[in-house]
Amino acid sequence: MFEKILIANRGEIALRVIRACREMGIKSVAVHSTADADAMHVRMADEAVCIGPPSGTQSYLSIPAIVSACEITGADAIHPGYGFLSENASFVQILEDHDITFIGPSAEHIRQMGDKITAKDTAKALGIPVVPGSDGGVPDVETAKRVAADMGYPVIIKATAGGGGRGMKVAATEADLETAFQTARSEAKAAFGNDEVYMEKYLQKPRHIEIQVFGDGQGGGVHLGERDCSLQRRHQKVFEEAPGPCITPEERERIGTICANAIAKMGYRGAGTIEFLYEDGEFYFIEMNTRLQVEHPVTEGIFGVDLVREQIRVAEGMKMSFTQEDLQLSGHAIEVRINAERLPSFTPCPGKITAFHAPGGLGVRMDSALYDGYSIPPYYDSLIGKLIVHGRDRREALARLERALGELIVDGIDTTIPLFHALLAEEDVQTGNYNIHWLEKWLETYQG
Ligand code: MV4
Repeated sequence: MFEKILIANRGEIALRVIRACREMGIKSVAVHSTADADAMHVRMADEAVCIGPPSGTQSYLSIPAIVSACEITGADAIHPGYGFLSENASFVQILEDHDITFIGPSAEHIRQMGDKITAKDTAKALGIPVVPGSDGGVPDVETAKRVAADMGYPVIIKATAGGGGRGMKVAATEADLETAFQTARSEAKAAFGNDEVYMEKYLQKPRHIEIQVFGDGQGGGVHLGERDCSLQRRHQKVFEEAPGPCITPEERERIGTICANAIAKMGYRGAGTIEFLYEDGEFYFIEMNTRLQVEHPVTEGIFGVDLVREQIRVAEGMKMSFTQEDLQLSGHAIEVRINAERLPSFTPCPGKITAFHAPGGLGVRMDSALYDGYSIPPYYDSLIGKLIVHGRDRREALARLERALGELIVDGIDTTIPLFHALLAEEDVQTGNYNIHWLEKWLETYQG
């Protein structure tokens, strides 16, 4: 049994992990940069260690600083949260060499999913449906033209080392292909130091549907249904919900079982998310995330489980506390991301919080590290809170979200709160009638 866990992260996700530790009787260690000396995670943890200057590279991303903090405090394990070192295979390798447990999958599984071609090959071999496309990397324009002619236009060219939408180019016809190919290549080289690209059939109006999976690392695997995260701006999710408004119980069962079986067969340990594009009733694998995700609370809401607790259990070699049969979906959950940003430009807007009041009541959860008088430092991402609501059905969840947003007070800075009031007034949002392009299109006329 772990006695002490170090949390290699900050903000709301650090609090999320500290809370799980406390409920399990495990001591927590916060790490922080000099800019975060007054942060809530430092106050809430049992111990705290300063690991470096404000820049993420020199603090939350510094492997030597974090391993040292672990040695000094005698922590048994590290929870990485999301972002930062959460999908860094060399970090996981180093922890193994230091006899520190990483709360997450093996370095090997992280590596396998980090490279998009390998991830796709692995998914295909495990029986997961993938987007039709090139067989591995595409070395030159001639090959690209041949592949595109075979599958038909439009096509999309993606960086093998990519993810999050960087280094992606669409070619509508053969006339666009050469430019798209070369641009994708050079962007990939600049962004990832690797110019390998691959190709897929371009899906024109899909939804982003992701399946939450969980493995015990010993051949056990389950799924916890899907989340619809189609409402995104520049590849940043804004609004997430579970279950997906357009997914039937039969579809959930079918794709969920495929994913759970894949996780079991891999021997995967911990939480994972298998991302799909969903169009005309078909699922197409695009990527897998080997971490806990920002939007995990909507899944926790509809299944009533604590995913961080389960991550800690399986990292200790225990079984998960539930089986697939135990998991019964109930109601509907929605999360909105509250960012410190000025609308309509979404410009980051750090500064001092002069008043903070979190909403409450039945079916309302606010995950935030804010407090009255806190100064948001300018060095990190702009997520300052997540408001998650649960209702017996989607209508109730939407009404509850509107009500809770009305109670939420974040004074002193600009936030994305007004965006959600405006979105909730839209018929397409009320009916769940949206795809991955809906938000960007809507924002073209949004005045803030
Ligand atoms: C696609 C696609 C259409 N067709 N692949 C964007 C980020 C990366 N995770 C995958 N992405 C896409 N891949 C094919 N074959 C459209 C996107 C895409 C997208 C996907 C999910 C959520 C928002 C998106 C916004 C633009 C493009």
